[in-house]
Amino acid sequence: MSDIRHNWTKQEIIDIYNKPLLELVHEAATMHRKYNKGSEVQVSSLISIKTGGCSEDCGYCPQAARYHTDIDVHKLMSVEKVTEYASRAKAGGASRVCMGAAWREVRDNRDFDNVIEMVKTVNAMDMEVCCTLGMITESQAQRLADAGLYAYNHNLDTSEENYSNIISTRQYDDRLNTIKNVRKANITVCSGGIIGMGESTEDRCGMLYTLVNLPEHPESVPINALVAVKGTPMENQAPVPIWDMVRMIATTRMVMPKTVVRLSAGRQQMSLEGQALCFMAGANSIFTGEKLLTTSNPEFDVDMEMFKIFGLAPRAPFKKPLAVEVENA
Ligand code: SAM
Ligand code: DTB
Ligand code: SF4
Repeated sequence: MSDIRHNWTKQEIIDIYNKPLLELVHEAATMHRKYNKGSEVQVSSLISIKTGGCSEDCGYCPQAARYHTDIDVHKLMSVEKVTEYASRAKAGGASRVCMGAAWREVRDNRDFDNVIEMVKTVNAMDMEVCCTLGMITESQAQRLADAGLYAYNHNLDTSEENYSNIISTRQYDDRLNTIKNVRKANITVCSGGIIGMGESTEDRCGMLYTLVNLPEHPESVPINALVAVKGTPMENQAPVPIWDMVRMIATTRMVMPKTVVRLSAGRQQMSLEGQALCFMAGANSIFTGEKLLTTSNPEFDVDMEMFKIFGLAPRAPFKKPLAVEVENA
């Protein structure tokens, strides 16, 4: 049977997740090396271009206006400031810049015109540009593609069944529809989720089940560990055990062999040994730089030191999915 499948059952994915831990890591590490260069990690950096004041009620998010969190709310950043941050990210070893906005959806206004300028500017710096701006229409996706957008991040966050326990202001189908619009514009898809929100194993695998059975696997899948932020409904969630993170990453790698699996939020709270296991199990991307969007993250130097210890190297920016360049893909 081919490794690249779109006909997984949820039970098959759950069975992978529940394998004996080291057996699972071994299988995922093997699958990872069959399709990817095991020593290469794609390095992204986040810029929060518009922070806070969001109308949505995502239970995990410090940027929702309705929760009282201690963040610096700001309106859309200038193109100059974005250029400055992007240069810093490039100097720090990043090959991708992801610009995030605390919007429910994109509106066709001056702010969007400015985001288009940001995309053009970062693209001209020879870095992959990614945006995460909330829901977008087909024509907005096309405008972003024309400006040189390489990837669009839009997370499913959890399973379809659990979605309404986490977010009530939009539906799972809204998310899937945006992903469809991104695909139609030939922009690569980045979509994953969060663990540690109180979801079950079935929910974690349910999210993978939806992603893996899309007509094409997302080119990148971020796996975030919840950063429990004071003032959000999830402020008291217990930290997710590292073993769950390893299982989730390994399972993602098993069902999406060619996808870039990103060990995303939550690394600040993880040991180096824990992160090493995640890379072993198939993670091949991180966000680096002192901040994610609003919460802290390891700085560039700290991550480069970690790479040195592990014998990993940041991957150069590229304009094609890595798998195309791998012999046995
Ligand atoms: N507003 C846009 C949207 O919701 O698509 C883009 C920005 S939103 C902050 C991007 C993603 O960040 C969310 O989908 C969620 O997966 C992740 N995220 C937000 N808060 C988080 C937290 N406290 N811990 C882990 N991940 C988080
Ligand atoms: C993703 O999956 N994780 C990133 C990025 N995509 C946009 C965001 C993580 C945010 C963590 C909480 C914060 O810093 O506000
Ligand atoms: Fe808004 Fe995105 Fe945060 Fe939800 S995750 S509250 S849509 S910024």
